[in-house]
Amino acid sequence: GVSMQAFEANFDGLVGPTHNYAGLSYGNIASKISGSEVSNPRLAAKQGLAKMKALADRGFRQAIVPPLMRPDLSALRKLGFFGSDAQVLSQAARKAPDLLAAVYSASSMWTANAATISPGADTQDGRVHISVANLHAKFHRSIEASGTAAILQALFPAEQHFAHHAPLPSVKQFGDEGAANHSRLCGQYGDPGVELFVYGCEGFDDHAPGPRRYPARQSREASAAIARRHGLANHSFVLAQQNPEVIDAGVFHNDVIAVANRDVLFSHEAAFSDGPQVMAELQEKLGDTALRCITVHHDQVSVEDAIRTYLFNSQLLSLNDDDMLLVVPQECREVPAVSRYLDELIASGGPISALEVFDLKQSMKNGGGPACLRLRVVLNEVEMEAVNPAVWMNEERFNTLNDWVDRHYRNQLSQADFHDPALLRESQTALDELSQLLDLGPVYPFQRGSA
Ligand code: SUG
Repeated sequence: GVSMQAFEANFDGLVGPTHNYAGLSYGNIASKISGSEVSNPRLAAKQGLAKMKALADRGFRQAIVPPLMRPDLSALRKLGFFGSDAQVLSQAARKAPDLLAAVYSASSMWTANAATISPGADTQDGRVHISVANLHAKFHRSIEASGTAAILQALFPAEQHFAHHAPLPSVKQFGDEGAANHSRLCGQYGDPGVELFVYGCEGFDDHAPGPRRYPARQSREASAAIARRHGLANHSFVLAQQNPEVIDAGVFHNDVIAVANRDVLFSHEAAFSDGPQVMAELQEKLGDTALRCITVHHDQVSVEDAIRTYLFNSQLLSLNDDDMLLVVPQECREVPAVSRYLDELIASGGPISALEVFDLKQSMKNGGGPACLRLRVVLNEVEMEAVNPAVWMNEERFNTLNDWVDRHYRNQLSQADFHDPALLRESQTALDELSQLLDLGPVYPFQRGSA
């Protein structure tokens, strides 16, 4: 068929007012190391906005995903805490500080984990299919799913263009972490592509080989179910096993060790259980489009350095038909082996010809780099028009949001602050105003009269 021109848009999570370090993610090394540090929510939000603005200024389609309301007191009420909001907070602070920290997490900022999205060019009914992730592996993340579903409805409202799917059953057998374990290879964005789903464990075979130390968050059954319900034909997707050894080294999502854009797959040689097989299957399904693999070897960059710097948690963006831009966190320039590798990569004459470096330290300290902070959505022009128009980044919105952050966000936060009902009220006031700035409607539960 004739394919319509399409573009990749990046939907970045706006960091919420309660951004903090609580050491909640076993298997995510940065999260554990930062566990007791004091965060700076205002700086975190501004670092994210600066990245969005810089990419919008370069001509990329850039949108904003609002944060979820935290603390999530309804989660605490489900767990037996009761009374007024202030009573729920003070009881939880005394009896269950870990639960209180979990319901305060601003983890919805990592929108790569919000959902898996298949463009209309790949799906049977031609609509964009959206599956909200259940984020079953961690309690603080599992409570994102229902709020995220409401936000995504507010961003992509038109049913004739967008098919919304509820999260998969929230059990380990269907553990799903969204687009962090999903990439798409294609020629032009509007061409039918091949979607790569990477899983860390089997759903129903308890004896299959898997990581020994850290949990695998994504199951093969979950990935297969998403491909099925998005209406992807067999030649439109590949299921690939993540190498259990890298999960045990701290690669808790595939996007910490691989990134793809159009016909390019940039990955570490240790990323997959059987890399050559994955690449062969991708090539076979891509047909006439030649897959270009940039595979980084152990003697160039170790897995440990890849994790420390988040080299592969980069954004790979098309500047034109030939050249690509790699967007990396500043940590990549702080480790000599990685910095050297990047200089060689840019000079090599390959598709990646430009580099942009961002300071995202506030998010990085929780294990969230440039790629974690964004959800990629391939849209044609008609679908682009159907997106809530108030969420696109531009000069005016950048200024409005920076000012909004200045007025509502604290510049330091630690777990000792969590019992304070003032922090809850600050968050509600901030998000109430944000929902108007981004024309979201009453998307937050507190706006509909429930906590
Ligand atoms: O799920 N960190 C997140 C980081 C998510 C990164 N996303 C991608 N790789 N796509 C996680 O582990 C830490 C929160 C804390 O410890 O306070 C946290 O949830």
